[in-house]
Amino acid sequence: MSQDFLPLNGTDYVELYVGNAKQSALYYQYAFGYELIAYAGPETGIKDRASYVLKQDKIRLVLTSPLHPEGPIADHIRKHGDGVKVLALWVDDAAQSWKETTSRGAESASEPKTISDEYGQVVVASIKTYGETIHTFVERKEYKGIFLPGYQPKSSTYAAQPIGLKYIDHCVGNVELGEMNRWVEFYENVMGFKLLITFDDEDISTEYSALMSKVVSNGNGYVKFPINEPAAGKKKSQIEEYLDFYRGPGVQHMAIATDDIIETVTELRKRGVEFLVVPSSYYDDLLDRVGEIDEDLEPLKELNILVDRDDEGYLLQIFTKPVQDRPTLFFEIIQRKGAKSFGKGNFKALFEAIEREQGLRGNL
Ligand code: TYF
Ligand code: FE
Repeated sequence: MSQDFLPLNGTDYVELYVGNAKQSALYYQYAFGYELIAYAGPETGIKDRASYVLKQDKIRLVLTSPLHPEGPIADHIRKHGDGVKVLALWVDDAAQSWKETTSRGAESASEPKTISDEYGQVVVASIKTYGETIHTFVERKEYKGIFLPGYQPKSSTYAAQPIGLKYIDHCVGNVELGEMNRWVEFYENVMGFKLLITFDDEDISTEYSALMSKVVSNGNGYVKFPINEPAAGKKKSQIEEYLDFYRGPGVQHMAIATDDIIETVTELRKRGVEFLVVPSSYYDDLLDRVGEIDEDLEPLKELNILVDRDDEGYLLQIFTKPVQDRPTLFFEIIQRKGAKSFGKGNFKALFEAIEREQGLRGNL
């Protein structure tokens, strides 16, 4: 087998540009159980922005707001609303990662640079992907600081109550009609990813809308990026709705893994997080469809958790409603019990649930 030219250790962090990072930080702490660990802003010598770093197990979220109306962060928010700007990838050699990808056609977003403070050095470099989203390669070798140079430790007077979120399972991009294959080829040719699964409109069209999806994965499988594009349907595709409101391609959802989805979703619901709802008839023949599972049916039905099986096992999943007023970014909570797939058996029920919401918004 040929050498992996872009070895990845996993997702390093995900950065969102948001209108009010101070308030978003409290939402993610309170509702999703993240802990506030670090901050950069005027008090730490960064004059034009404020960034809050939140952590739960292996997941790091960075929430950034601009302090002035000028500049690229403010422009990003004006156009897209709150959304994911950076999918950062943890590497052993950021300069090499940047070189390997840009020499294969990636557009640079920022050249390799070493940033340092008294806790050590980190090398970062970024390339552009779909829309205005970027990948930042982060090489943190022996860095001993809280997050990255420039950030200071910061805690909250609100004590985090974690809900069992473990790591980022996959991050999904929505791209324009006809662009899915171009982006799949980008991940294959420029980043050395492999095509894992294809879903065509046969798999996933519902009465109204449709989409096509292909999943690419890096060599060790730690990083998985499904890419969706709208497909012709009777009415407006949910992917089109996203593209209209995000004003272009961007991250549609992040799937976060848990070891106990019943516990995680019970807490999220208690804390006010809203989920998509499937009809209770979904549960009538669930066990006929997926066979024997470890969980009781009742709490799954109560919480509206979906189940699907593949050759290797099964998975449980649920989807939040969009987490901002634009129908753009949402979260998936997923518990894998052997299954390596994405819940194809749930697509019909799931997409019908999404389309009910789309209809309520008047966007069908
Ligand atoms: O990531 C996936 O492929 C699954 C299914 O709009 C999915 O979570 C695909 C598209 C979509 C919502 C969920
Ligand atoms: Fe997903």
